[in-house]
Amino acid sequence: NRSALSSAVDNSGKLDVCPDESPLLVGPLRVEFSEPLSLDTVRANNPKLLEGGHYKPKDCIALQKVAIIIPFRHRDEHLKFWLHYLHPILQRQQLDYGVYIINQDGEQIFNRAKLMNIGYVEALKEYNYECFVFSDVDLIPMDDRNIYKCYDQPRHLSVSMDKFGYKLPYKQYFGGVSALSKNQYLKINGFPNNYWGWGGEDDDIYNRINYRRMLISRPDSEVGKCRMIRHSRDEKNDANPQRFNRIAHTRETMNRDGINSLVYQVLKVEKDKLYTKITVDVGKPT
Ligand code: UDH
Ligand code: NGS
Repeated sequence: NRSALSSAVDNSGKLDVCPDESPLLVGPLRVEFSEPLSLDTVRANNPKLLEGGHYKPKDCIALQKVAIIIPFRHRDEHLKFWLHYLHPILQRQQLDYGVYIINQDGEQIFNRAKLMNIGYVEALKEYNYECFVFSDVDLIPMDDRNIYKCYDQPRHLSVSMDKFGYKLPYKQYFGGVSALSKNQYLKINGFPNNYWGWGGEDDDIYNRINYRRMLISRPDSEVGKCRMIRHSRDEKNDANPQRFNRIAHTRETMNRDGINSLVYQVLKVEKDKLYTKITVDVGKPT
């Protein structure tokens, strides 16, 4: 029973709200991907997690309920590192959070933005989330002061990536890790569903935010440092030749392509201590 979650973990009656800034933060972190890692170790290191990769601070009421959405296919090695690093960080950030792995079924062409839309809808079926953090599986923050929560403007978190020399590759870059409140997300009609293959969908999201007259909020380049796990090119995620044409038309397409036109099928829901994995059929380009 997926909706039992809210009541099962509700102990908020006699608690104070958590402080604006968590006293548990430590700042810069060592992040490396050399040591071998098992999911059992990660599970053992995170005893406070509830089934499905949920957590809620026990001494105070979290400032936000955050769903972390990860678009996914065939990246189990990366997911292990992500879970290993992120769970302790998110707990120190005193968030009430759940981790959703949205796994694209089959071997057809990949669709990152549509998977993130699906994550938004599926997470809301379980819990009254007010904030949605969308994260690539291979990006790890190097400072726990980079809070995985929502701000009064859409937030870009991965602003200082190692592979770009710890700076933005371009001013409008909105890829990697981002956070939108429910309101911000709905204001832009969610994300595009028709970017198949690599590239451009993050620029389309940037355009949507811009056309709805919102600004991008970002941490500074120290706090925003993060490391990407190096990997080879994925199968079935070749650069999309239509991406330039698509991002030139966001203003028109955003009204009809988004959360209001999302069609997909859930094939499987798996609950692990570390995450909820939802395997979906996203269809194929029409
Ligand atoms: N993803 C998967 N499986 C795939 C493809 C993508 O899980 O087969 C997810 C994963 O969360 C990844 C994200 O989608 O982090 C984004 O994938 P990406 O390929 O756009 O970005 P990534 O940072 O690689 O992994 C960047 C290099 C792409 C090649 C550059 C082409 N010019
Ligand atoms: C831009 C892409 C973005 C992508 C960014 C970084 O060119 O989708 O590069 O890519 N936009 C277009 O192609 C229109 S990366 O260096 O991470 O592979 O996120």
